[in-house]
Amino acid sequence: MGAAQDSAVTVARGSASGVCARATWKRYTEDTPGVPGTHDTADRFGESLSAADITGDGIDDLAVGLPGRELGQDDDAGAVDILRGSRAGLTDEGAQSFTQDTAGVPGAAEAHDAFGPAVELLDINGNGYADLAAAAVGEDGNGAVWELPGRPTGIVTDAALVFGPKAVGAPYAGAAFGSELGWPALQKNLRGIPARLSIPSLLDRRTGERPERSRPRPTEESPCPATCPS
Ligand SMILES: [Ca+2]
Ligand SMILES: [Ca+2]
Ligand SMILES: [Ca+2]
Repeated sequence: MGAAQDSAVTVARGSASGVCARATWKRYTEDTPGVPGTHDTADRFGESLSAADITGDGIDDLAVGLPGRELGQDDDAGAVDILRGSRAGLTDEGAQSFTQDTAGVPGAAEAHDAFGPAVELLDINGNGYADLAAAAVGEDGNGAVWELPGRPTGIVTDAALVFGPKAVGAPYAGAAFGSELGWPALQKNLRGIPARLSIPSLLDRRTGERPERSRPRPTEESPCPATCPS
């Protein structure tokens, strides 16, 4: 659960008997060890969240948007953090942080780009590793969406791409393009997406259903505990 006003994310663990007691929930901010940055409520850490398995180990990882992150003198330039999941929950190892100034990420971080108000982890290319889609709704006044691939090492920037509303032939002036991302948005808008931009791996062409994950989850031990942590 994201609480953008507090710039915090709370994780409530699940168990075989349901959501665990509130006393076991864990709160994460930019001051939590292993989380990049320094806590600042203006960053709006947690305004957007998405969980899926980036690394292919069968355990979901978490993307966290911080559209209010200041970069240098640029207010609301924005950022997206990636926190790794483990059998014990989110770990303090391997976290990543991306902005438009990160090497390999197209574009340049500017004031009021607001990168990160919508994030979605989904396996866009169908290779079993969830990829990151992230929007900057203020980009060039119209908004744009970035796609960064997932690999066993995490999110990588080679083959990163960005596209805005003009590229898809959509109305663009003040469009806040990308303010909604992911499967519900795709279901709602699929008929309007030009064929060249459709995402075949997301859909079974015959049924229009979302395919099962191509990479099986581990069976020897479930990441969901039978009982809650103490
Ligand atoms: Ca993982
Ligand atoms: Ca920019
Ligand atoms: Ca992928």
